[in-house]
Amino acid sequence: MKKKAVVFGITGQDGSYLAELLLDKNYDVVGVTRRVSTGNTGRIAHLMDCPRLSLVEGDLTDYSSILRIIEEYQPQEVYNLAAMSHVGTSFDQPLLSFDVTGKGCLNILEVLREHSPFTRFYQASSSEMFGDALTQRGGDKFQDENTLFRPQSPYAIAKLAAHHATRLYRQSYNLHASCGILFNHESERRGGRFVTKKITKYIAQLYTHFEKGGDQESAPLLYLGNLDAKRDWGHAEDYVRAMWLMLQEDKPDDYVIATGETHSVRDFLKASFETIGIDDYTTFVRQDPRFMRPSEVPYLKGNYSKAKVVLGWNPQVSFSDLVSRMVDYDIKQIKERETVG
Ligand code: NAP
Ligand code: F7E
Repeated sequence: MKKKAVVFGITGQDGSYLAELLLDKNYDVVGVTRRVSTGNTGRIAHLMDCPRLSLVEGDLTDYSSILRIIEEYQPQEVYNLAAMSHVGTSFDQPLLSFDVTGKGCLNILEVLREHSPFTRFYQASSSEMFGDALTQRGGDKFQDENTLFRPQSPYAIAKLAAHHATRLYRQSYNLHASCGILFNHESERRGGRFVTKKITKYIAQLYTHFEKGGDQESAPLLYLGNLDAKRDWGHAEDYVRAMWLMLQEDKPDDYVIATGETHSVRDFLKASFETIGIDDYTTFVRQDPRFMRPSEVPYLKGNYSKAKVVLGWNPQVSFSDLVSRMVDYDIKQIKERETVG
């Protein structure tokens, strides 16, 4: 039977890759978009001509719009990727973060419980929920499905509320509801205010500066916050595959999705500079208190053994490939803009 999926957050990084994957698998895809005053569909522009993709306006904070969409489309699968997803911003907008990222998920769960109990549901949980907690085994430090949660930001608290709500609705109402506890995943389409994209966009700018004959003195500078935080960075294309696999399982469950490797922000910075042949980044980078957070998550490294065994999932894109793909893309973007301009 042909399947229909509703994707909340289709205009985001993951939403765009998930839409590609579902359309490739011959799904009818209904993407929920917010009404905004300027365009927000850039990441899915290349999919717009596909007759199996429809876009519908709705907002996660508006129960009635969710109800209308689910009743109208009667999907087999719902993916909730919508969120106020920037951790730093959640310290400045904690209430909005909770309304969208926490309560928004509950709005969907309530609609499904009351009106569409056979629809399978995916919730985008996050490694941020672990905060400063980890599991230590021998010399290894990591997080897995059994690690304690100690969230360190309003974003993470909202995600944890949504995570527990999803588990509770699964247990209490027998919903097929699964959570992917996804560690950081980046891509060519990553939003410009996340650290990886901020770095690779800057590297592209620096590269073109030197290519045009600019000297070191007039080179732009990069302002960053904490360089010591460690993250487990994968590629979004790999991670959306895991989302889909979870909903194909007979039994709903929660899974850690990660690469099993950790690198500091400094490592990412160094690797990015190395792609353009610069070994010492320090001349070009300044630490700026504006980008430090009131509370930080110091170390994330995911153990994805459960996803490997149960879902047969493995990440395909390595750390160095991720860095070079992002840098190459950003350089190409600048060149294309210059050609058009
Ligand atoms: P993203 O690029 O920031 O996309 C977020 C999406 O949510 C966008 O489509 C955005 O719409 C939409 N949205 C925001 N507020 C909304 C609202 N009130 N109603 C409806 N839609 C709303 O995030 P991402 O990186 O793709 O991440 C996808 C999901 O996974 C998010 O829930 C994120 O928190 C979670 N997550 C991400 C990572 C990661 O490393 N990327 C890791 C773990 C979990 P606009 O385009 O209109 O802004
Ligand atoms: O920060 C440090 C910052 O904003 C990574 C989201 O997708 O992944 C993401 O959250 C690290 C942090 O991602 C800057 O303090 C230093 O330690 O790229 P980020 P995040 O906070 O890890 C999780 C799993 C999600 O669920 C989230 O939705 O980098 N850092 N200097 C900086 N971060 C930013 N943004 N900007 C800086 O200038």
